Amino acid sequence: MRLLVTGGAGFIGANFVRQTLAERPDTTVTVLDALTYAGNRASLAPVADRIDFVHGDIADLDLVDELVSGVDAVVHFAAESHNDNSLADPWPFVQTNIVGTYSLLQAVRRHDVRYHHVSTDEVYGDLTPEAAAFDETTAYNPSSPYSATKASSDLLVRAWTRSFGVRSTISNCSNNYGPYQHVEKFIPRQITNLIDGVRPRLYGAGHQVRDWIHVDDHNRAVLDILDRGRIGQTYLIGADGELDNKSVVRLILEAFDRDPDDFDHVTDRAGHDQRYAIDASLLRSELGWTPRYSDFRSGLAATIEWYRDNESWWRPHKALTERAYADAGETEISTTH
Ligand code: NAD
Ligand code: TDX
Repeated sequence: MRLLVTGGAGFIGANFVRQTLAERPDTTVTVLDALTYAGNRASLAPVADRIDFVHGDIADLDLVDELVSGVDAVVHFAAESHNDNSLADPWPFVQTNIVGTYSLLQAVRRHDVRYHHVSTDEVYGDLTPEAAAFDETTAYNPSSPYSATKASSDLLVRAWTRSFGVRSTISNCSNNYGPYQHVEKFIPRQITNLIDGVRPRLYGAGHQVRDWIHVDDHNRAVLDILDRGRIGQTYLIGADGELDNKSVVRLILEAFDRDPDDFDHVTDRAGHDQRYAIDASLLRSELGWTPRYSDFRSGLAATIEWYRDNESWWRPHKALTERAYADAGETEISTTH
């Protein structure tokens, strides 16, 4: 199997490439990545001599056409992925997430190449605390520029599949955690703050709920879908890991032997989604997928250990990331909750 992996220098893509090569040594991998602030070639260092790395933009039609013509399947991870950035400047999200996906779809259409589209549960909007979890029939209702551009890209995939017969599958996954995640994201930000002796930063009261899944469980599901998924089908990926943000911060504090109240409340995110939750029954029953990281506390402990052991990987990005949050106006607030 010859794979083109877009965004393979990012968090989930790099974990996918390493895992795929470890489990399937016969696979040939080409990575296409623009190396934005979120891409890091060091994340691929352990497999550097086993992949072809192409530094380029998924919106480059000619480059994409040439690369797609030489593979059996495309797994599309590349995206602008951070909600807070999409609030500060939505344009790169429109360009990469929508135009970039268009470019890939035109190429897989022309060369009749199998295409898997990696998307997010955020396309469904958010849930009230008592609502049933998202499933494959939930209507799209995105809230942020990030989730709106991901929803747009999903709709392009559906249209290219129905109108042009593109052999595609889509997966919509919940919040990932694990090694090699950029320090702008919630869990790595708090871990690296604590390593630096800085208090964790909780948006608003911290009552928002996310459905956490380990990145390796996500990627195993992507491989299962690539192998045995039905063409034209959407699969939701989640590991029943619902937790509110304050509880996550307290688990991280506990792992650092710190007081459970040793965090700051800061300015809330505009339009902050309240709750995401995934019903992954279809993936489980049809493809036999089950998560291996069923205990969030131990997955989190391993992730903390990884950030302690790999300071050279994240250190160059930490100060810049914190400055961007400060420049965006993040300040401490008081809350009565
Ligand atoms: P990330 O931001 O860590 O990595 C994105 C990668 O894409 C980077 O390597 C970046 O350089 C590359 N990239 C960006 N623009 C590009 C362009 N125009 N051309 C080529 N490469 C480009 O993102 P991530 O967290 O690894 O997310 C990967 C995918 O998974 C995204 O599509 C995201 O929407 C989806 N997803 C993420 C999560 C999560 O919790 N992180 C959950 C569900 C779905
Ligand atoms: O410092 C913080 N404090 C805080 O309370 C940060 C960075 C975040 N938060 C909150 C916001 C969210 O409720 O934590 C939660 C998780 O935040 P993020 O890590 O930014 O993730 P989220 O916005 O939920 O989106 C993530 O999951 C779905 C990924 O970034 C997306 O790419 C994916 O589609």
